[in-house]
Amino acid sequence: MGNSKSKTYKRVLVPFSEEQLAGVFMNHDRDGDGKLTKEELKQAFEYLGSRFSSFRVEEALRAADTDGDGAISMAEMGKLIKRSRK
Ligand SMILES: [Ca+2]
Ligand SMILES: [Ca+2]
Repeated sequence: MGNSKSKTYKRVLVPFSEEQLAGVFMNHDRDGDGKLTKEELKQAFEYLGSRFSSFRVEEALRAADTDGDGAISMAEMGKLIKRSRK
């Protein structure tokens, strides 16, 4: 077997589309209230993996929680996703 590793470069800038990211966040909304608490957000980040590891949950929460209720709604999440895709 010849090892053809000519096209092994990967484009892993954004492995998830915004829709997929939104889906991931929704999947981690354990109590189904349409918002992610810090704990739910943390698990969503862990699921997403290394791409978000430099993105601290506390920071993300503070940055995205514009109405200050301590949880990330879908609208706030949309902004967070856009931030993460810069
Ligand atoms: Ca929730
Ligand atoms: Ca909020």
